[in-house]
Amino acid sequence: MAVAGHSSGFAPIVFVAMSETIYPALFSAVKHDLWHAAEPSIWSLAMDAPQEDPAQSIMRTLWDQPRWLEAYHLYDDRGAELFEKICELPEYYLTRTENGLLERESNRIIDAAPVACIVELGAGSAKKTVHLLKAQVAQRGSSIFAPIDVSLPGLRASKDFVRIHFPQVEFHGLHAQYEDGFSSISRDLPTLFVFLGSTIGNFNPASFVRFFSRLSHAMGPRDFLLLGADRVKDVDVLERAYNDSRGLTADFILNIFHNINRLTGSNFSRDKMRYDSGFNRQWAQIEMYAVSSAMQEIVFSSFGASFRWPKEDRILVEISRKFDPLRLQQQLSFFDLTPMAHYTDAREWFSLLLFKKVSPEFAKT
Ligand code: AVJ
Repeated sequence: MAVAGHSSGFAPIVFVAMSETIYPALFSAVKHDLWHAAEPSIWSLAMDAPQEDPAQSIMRTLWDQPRWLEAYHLYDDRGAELFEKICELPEYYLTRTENGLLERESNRIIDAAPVACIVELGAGSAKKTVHLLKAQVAQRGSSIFAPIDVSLPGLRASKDFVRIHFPQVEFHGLHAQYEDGFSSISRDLPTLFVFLGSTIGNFNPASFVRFFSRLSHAMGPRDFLLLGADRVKDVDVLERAYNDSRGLTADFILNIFHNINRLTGSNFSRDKMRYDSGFNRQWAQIEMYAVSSAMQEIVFSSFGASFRWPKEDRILVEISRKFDPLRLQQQLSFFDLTPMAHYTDAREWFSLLLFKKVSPEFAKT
């Protein structure tokens, strides 16, 4: 039989490409060559790996109706710094409350989730994860810890922190968006995925469904998910957390336009806009807006595009959805994530929810 290239009678010579990189057990074998170590212990996606172009994302949502933005654009270096400061504000109860829960419950959580690896989505500087790592090292002696974050300084800080305080822990930082990161994690390695701070609150309903479909798909049969979710509560408490007296939240939200100017060549100007926020009861979400303070023309020089931004017109920069934990547990069960535990504080302001991945056939019985 004549097959091109094999018809000459010679045995084909096979060249095996020898890769220099030794990949950790963290990565699934089919995905690992998408990654390279940009610096020790910090991995980046290869240039040609399929990745969303941030500028493209901005243009798409700014031309939507209403105009809005994906929350990850908030976290340039300055944005990540401002967010760290927000976490210390007296009005911003989320971080403190969740941290208290983690401190109290980490031993039980780790006991309930027998894993060899902790993957944290959006760790920032990983301060809150201390309690989980402590419990993991105490119970199992060692662990892999792999934060996934779009902020490089955050990953570096996390790496230094882990090296100093947890020398037994094998650290791999993944510099990527969440979905690009978790879809490369091996399903064979028992893993606890950790998604804290109520960052799920940033997802609109469509992104929420896409995120959990993909996360659940990326999880193996021995994997767990720990989710931090801010709860529906008194409107004044909620609104004060997103409209602090020092104006840090306003700085954080409007700083996104610096990043957008950089990425798209646009001419947004901080003194032609103001911050406004409020709780939308029907959607159970805080909505954070940039409001135009004058009729203006926004020009995107990298795209040859522009729009008029009339006075008082709003761009929805961020949403922060608030949850009912029982309903959230039910909803996630339809993504093959079965509830294992629910931890909350005395005021019932914040919930930590632990889920286990179940195989789809099992989930329906
Ligand atoms: C990081 C998304 C959890 O929604 O509370 C804080 C972001 N925005 N203040 C939140 C945020 C304004 C924060 N998350």
